[in-house]
Amino acid sequence: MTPKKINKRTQELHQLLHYHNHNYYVLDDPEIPDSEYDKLLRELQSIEEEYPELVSPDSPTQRVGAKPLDEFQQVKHLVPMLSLGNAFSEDEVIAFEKRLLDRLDFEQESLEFTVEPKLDGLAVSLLYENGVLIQGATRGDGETGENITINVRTIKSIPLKLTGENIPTRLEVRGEVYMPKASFEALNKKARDADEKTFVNPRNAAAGSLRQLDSRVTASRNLAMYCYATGLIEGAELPDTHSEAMQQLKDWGFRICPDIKVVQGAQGCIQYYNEIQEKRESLAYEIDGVVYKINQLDLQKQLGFVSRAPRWAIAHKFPAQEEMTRLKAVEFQVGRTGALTPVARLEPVFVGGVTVTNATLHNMDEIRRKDVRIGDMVIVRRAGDVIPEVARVVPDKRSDDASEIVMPENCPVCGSNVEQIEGEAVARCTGGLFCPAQRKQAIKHFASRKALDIDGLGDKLVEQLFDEQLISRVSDLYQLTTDQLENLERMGEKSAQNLLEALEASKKPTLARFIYSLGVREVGETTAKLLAQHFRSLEKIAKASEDDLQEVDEVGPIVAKHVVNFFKEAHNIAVIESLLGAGVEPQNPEKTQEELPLEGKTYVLTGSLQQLKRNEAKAQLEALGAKVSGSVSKKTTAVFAGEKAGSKLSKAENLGIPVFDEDELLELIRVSSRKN
Ligand code: D41
Repeated sequence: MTPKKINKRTQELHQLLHYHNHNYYVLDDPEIPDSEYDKLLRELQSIEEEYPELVSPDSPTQRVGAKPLDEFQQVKHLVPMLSLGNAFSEDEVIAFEKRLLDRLDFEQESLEFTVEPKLDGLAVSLLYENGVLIQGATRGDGETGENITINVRTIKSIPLKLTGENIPTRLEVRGEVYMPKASFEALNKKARDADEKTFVNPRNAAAGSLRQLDSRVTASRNLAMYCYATGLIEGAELPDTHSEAMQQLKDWGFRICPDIKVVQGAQGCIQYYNEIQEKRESLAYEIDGVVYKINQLDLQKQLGFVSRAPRWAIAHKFPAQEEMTRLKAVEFQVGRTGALTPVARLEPVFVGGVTVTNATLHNMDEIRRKDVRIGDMVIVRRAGDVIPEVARVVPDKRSDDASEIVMPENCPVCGSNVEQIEGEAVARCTGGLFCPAQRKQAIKHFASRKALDIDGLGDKLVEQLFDEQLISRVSDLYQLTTDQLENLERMGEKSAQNLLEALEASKKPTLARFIYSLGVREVGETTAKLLAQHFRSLEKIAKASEDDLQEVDEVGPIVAKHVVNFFKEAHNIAVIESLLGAGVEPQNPEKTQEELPLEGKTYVLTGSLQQLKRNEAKAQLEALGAKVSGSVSKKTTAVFAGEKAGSKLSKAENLGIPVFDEDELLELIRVSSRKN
């Protein structure tokens, strides 16, 4: 064949294979037998073997996996992936709708919702440029995830190339990657037959298969994806409602859950919940509830979000799975803040796919309320990912020798007094950083993913280092040596080296992570970020008064007091100083997106500009917080038209959108930059 013919045949094969792949995996409606599909795929493979320059990222052959990676790279989502609030009862669903009606100041009776099953898988974001899949990422912390592109490419229901019309120039699509129940059973059977480790549940199997450095392993597992939202979209418009947007995604080739519906009001939601709960067993995929979303996209936008969760959506969870077992003993664990948590030691019991031997009893009030005693038969409850808990006792089965649970007067770890402040449910060890348990927990927290994220330094290793007395406070981590580490049990030369490198790499945390890592009471990830953004340096936070602190969004008197108290304590200052002394340098934040002068504005550039390139203008506007879109719509703030501007200019005029020239663009950039 001539090069031209080979090229043509390659394109033909791409089209045929994408078409049949879509029929089979997305529409569930194959047109040709598998053997025919395999023949086409082999033909393409042999062409690509001979002409490697013809291999493109969207080639259907790219689904077989690639060479193993050493590690996953971090990627930032272009639009953050939000989390979902939960409702556990009908009342909470009714309250949810009422909150929305109040906030929107609507007189009407009810709102329209899109309702969908809540898949128990792994949230993933896909990025398409000009219709081609160029990146796949895990949700991570919602802002940054792991780059799992080569793994995502092996999932057959994920389009490598979009179909249909009006394909956006850039598009982020969010959804849940999951393993169908049947595939999970088959995978575990194979593992059992081969005497290998099995997965506990489909969710873990999906996560384990997707987060594989060797994507050929991912390719060998049957994973699927249902899409449920978009992130960034440029160069195309979404319709007015979520349900139509889902239809649009379907037209572009994505797989959408067939059980999605549109309903009216909380009552419609609750009815749907009941329907799905009836169907739950017979569904091909595992779910842990349903999700309700306001259908009207402009209302979603108007409602916005709090603490990374949209106000306009909620997950209505199914009741947790429960089992009965015997409570053998109760121990008290000392947490990072000294809180003593009663932990139930149980006869092992299999609940919702995992064996449970420990469960939380929360606090003494809960124990009294539930009247739990040692020796009782208890109901253990597990809901999704949360820690198992003792839900209630079975009173009929109480034996005469069941004994009362008592809070110790002294910390079981350091012997300091235990105190319980009036009105607080928890009792605390008063030892502070004198208490080894509190110090140990503080170190775990310091190294954890949302704090300094020290790779390889998990809870177990911290326990080991601490128990071997190699570390006793966080700054000791930076004094560890290769010799010390290599002598530890289960630690090789390579892991020791890796840990030291990870420690070194952790020395330039963002100020927000650093603040969070200190473990100030009531200062979580979000508050730490807000403090960092507001004060922009550690010194300023340390010096801030309670009043200063309350200037920060979401910081009230209690948090402010905890922060001030924290920086008053000499031993906390000593810890910070030794960290800084060890070379840890928190990085002060630059001005944030929210404060950028053109935040919330969307511009369109059209025609040819004389004084700067279109790309440069776009970059400058974006640096000032504006969005630059490829097409004019109702949402466009203004259009900047250079010479020979065409259809976009006329569309802007039709829609009554302001149009400016290049000089005015330069002026806008100049004035806004000064404000910045
Ligand atoms: O099926 C799901 N697991 C699911 C998750 C779903 N059907 N819809 C979702 N919608 C959202 C918003 C409303 C934030 C776009 C979600 C999730 N979020 C979600 N999954 C993991 C964290 C958040």
